[in-house]
Amino acid sequence: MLKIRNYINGELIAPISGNYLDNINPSIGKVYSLIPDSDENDVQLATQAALAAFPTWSKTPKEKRSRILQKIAFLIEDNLDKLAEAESIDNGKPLKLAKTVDIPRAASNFNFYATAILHFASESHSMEDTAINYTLREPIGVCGCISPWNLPLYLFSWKIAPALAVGNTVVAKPSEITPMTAYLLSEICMEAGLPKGVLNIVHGLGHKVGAAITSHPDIPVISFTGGTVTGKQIISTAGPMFKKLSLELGGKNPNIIFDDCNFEDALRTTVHSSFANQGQICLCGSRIFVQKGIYEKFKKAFVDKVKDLKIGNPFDENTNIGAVVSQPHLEKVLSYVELAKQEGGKILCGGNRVLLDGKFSEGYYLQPTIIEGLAFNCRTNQEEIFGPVVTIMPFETEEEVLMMANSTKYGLASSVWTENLKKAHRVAANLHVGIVWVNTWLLRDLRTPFGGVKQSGVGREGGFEALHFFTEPKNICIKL
Ligand code: TXE
Repeated sequence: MLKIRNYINGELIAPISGNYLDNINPSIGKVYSLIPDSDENDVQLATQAALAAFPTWSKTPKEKRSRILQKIAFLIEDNLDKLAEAESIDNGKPLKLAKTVDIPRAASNFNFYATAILHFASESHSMEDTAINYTLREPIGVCGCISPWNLPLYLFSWKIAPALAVGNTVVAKPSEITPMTAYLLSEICMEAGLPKGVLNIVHGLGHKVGAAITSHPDIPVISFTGGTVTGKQIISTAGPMFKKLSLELGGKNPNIIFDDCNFEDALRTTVHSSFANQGQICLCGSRIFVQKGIYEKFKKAFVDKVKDLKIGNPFDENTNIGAVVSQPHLEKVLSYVELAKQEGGKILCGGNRVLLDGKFSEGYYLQPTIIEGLAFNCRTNQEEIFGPVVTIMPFETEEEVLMMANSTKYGLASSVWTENLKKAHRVAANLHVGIVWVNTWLLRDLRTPFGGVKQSGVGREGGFEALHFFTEPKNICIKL
């Protein structure tokens, strides 16, 4: 049984405690590897390595940092098949998705920030003949990066790439549910010649390793992606320590379809935005609002398409829906289907666990599920389910759908489908979210600000937003 190891001070080492946790392959429901059950002692070791590496790495010319990070990007691309298979086994997602989205995006994340730092500049402010001000944007020190299980390497690299690019060192913790690609990245970093201690990866449980990172006095910056509940725990620890925080949390995203939409585009994309990655993307459109004029037509066409989705072995290239990530998550999602029924919902399709045969018989498979007839403000429509479950509701007017769309405690993303340009601008301006897609979904330019409002998070990732987050501005005023 493979025992993965922590990556500390440039070496792959066992947890100090010698204890390990089971790592389960969700598509077959069986343990297939072991991960370190690390604790605060391992985090201390990693932090000491990161502190020791900071002076040299932060002073390394950006061109050299850039070359090393581009080498990492190249090696990720060069190991695409191996990394994609590891991601699919660890998460349950279709191999096709890991190959076309997760792993290529991880390479892009490294490449994007390796090149961004070559163009990252700061400002100066002239006070005519009195003085000149110039702003330095300097690396901060040891950054803590904590990431979730839904897009493991994609989101892990989305944090550590900018942090390293600007000259910080990092203590990182991937989710204990999907640690494998972060472990493989350790080997890639060693091959790329990343100096020891610059990146340290400590595997283990959130309340032990994650909490130790969040509370460590020598880690002044925390970048976190995960659930809103955990985000609150992190704020309560890191806030009083005056740490710099970036929190990418949950979502309950509205997908608003007006009757003047391009019907086929809206239909095809809605199937994808509802169930990609088994609905385990915080950007998925989980509340579908369809204008009355096309509601019945759209509903029927949507249900028919979803019933045709193939659920099964993630390694089968025809599979559309793989396994959800864990037994507890399977139970959580099914509990929301039961809640929807209690709240008066009608299951139009799905709603059940799927028992496959052979070696997949104990995998965590769920039918893609569509529910109608619920009130916009019931719990099913207000709480994040984070699985292959969507609700569909009719609306009449723009004002009505904006009220319903904006009614949750979340505010991450939204899609809007209309061929009317004025309406598109007007509706987008009135949605309380951080990201609006018009006539598309998940079309991403890495230069754009990424993140949400309300309880979807604090701060933004992406582009120079991330470089600003991982640096401290200092203004220096020189009298002339
Ligand atoms: O989160 P958890 P999950 C959200 C998504 C869903 C959730 C799924 O909407 O709600 O994240 O990810 C570590 N102190 N997003 O269930 O449990 C834990 O070990 C410090 C939004 O994994 O919060 C894991 O590594 N760390 C996002 C990480 O936190 C702790 C995109 C996340 O775990 C901890 C992806 C603690 N006390 C998912 N407890 C977006 N907006 O982009 C746990 N952890």
